[in-house]
Amino acid sequence: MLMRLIAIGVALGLSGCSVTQNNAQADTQAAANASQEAPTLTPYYQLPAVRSFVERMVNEHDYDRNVLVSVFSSTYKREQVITKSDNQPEVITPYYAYRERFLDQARVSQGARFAKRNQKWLAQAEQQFGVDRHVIVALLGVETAYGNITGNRDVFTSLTTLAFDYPRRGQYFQSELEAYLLLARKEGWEIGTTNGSYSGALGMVQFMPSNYLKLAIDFDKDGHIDLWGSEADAIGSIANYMKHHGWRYGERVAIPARVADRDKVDDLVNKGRSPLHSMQEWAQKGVWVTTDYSAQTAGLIGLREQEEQPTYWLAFENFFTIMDYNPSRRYAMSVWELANRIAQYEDS
Ligand SMILES: [Ca+2]
Repeated sequence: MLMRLIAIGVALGLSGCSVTQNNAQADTQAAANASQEAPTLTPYYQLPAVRSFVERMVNEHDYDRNVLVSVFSSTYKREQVITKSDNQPEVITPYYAYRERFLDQARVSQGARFAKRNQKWLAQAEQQFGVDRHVIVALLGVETAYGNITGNRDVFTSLTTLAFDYPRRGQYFQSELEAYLLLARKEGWEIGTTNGSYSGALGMVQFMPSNYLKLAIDFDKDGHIDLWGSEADAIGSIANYMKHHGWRYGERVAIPARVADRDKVDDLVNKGRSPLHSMQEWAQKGVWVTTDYSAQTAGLIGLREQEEQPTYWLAFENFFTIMDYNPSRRYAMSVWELANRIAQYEDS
């Protein structure tokens, strides 16, 4: 750690030399900018909030204090994690742009290949958990391109930064950090060597640590829950997650809908996280599905497939269960579309 501090000190010294203005005010401003941009020199263990967190881990979970003091003493704020958390693509990208990332031909054919080589596990997951195989595959496809992009940031630093330097969701990330540390102890990971997304999501399925702890399973029964190396464990864990959130086997997710008067349904579009009305009630409001489907309750989804105006769907319970994986309608629709395309590709 001393070496690391010296290295940072040298780097700061060099950048200090490049400030050549004579104007004192400019110098002060430059120094202020430099200190904003430089990595913070305060290791997390010096923050009182981190010290109380450590105490809590020791008292509540009998966690090894020396381990925690050591890792928090050599961990520093990762600024990029906060910038990225404020600009998530789900929040700012319209559907027509969003879906292009997940519905290209390569992702469809890779999905079919993934399904073929995991036929046995997918069949077992369908039987044991009642979750449709193409949805399992599509979730893996959208999350990580079937395990190809699982994130290359050490999760401990990301979670620590979000837990103590991102007040908007600090409480949430402190509990995820707690779950990560418990997982690390349980699975024998060296803290700081587990890579994931900038927000701390792990493995092929991108579970947050609390879900990894609660819902991930050892589906291939080799004694470890390995969501990076075992496609079987990833399949079983997703199926278990979807079952836990109420997936209904064989039921539709969403059906394209026709809307008679857009203004009339304006305040009902993309409302809530569960079905709003029965099909009959929707018909009375001038909303019909374009294919015959037996009565259920549904929610009305409107997403822009083109720039000008939204396309509508009536969405059923299963759509909202996909939203329990990621609370974005664009996400849920992409997963559903990818699942359908993979199924069509297999039939062709
Ligand atoms: Ca396993």
